[in-house]
Amino acid sequence: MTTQTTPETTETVERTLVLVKPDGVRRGLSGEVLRRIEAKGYTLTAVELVRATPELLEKHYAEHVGKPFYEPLVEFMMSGPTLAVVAEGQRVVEGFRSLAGATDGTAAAPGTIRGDLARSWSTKVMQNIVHGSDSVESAAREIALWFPSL
Ligand code: D4T
Repeated sequence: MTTQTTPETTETVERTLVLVKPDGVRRGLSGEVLRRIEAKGYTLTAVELVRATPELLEKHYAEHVGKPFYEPLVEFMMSGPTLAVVAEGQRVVEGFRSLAGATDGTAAAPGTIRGDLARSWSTKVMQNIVHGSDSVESAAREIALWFPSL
């Protein structure tokens, strides 16, 4: 007898870090973002309301330190609580980026979180509701920053 395996059963389950940024929390969209993650079939592994500190943001956004939008980005990310989420599933890193849509909410495709819910109206920094890790390696680094106990 041969055992048949499908890609579904052999693929590794990934984790990603999702942030509902302060604009999303302020506008009462945390539940909507969690709903879309679960509706897609991913599992919520950890959820916590966090007040980001400058130190945490400097590590999280290390690649952007020194760029013109960095200071407004930190100010925006400290303007209220952020909902930090670890979501789990097969190809969840790519899958959540797809759910989130393009960085600029005005240009993001309808049907995506940013396309449906964000306009990025500020001229200093794009306020785009969510963050999602861009690779499995980034996800591991970011989860360790936002959930040191995991
Ligand atoms: P995040 O990291 O928040 O999921 O968003 P993206 O992956 O889509 O975008 P990013 O890391 O390049 O940017 C981080 C954060 O900075 C804002 N931003 C970015 C901005 O205000 N102006 C810019 O020119 C860029 C590139 C938006 C998201």
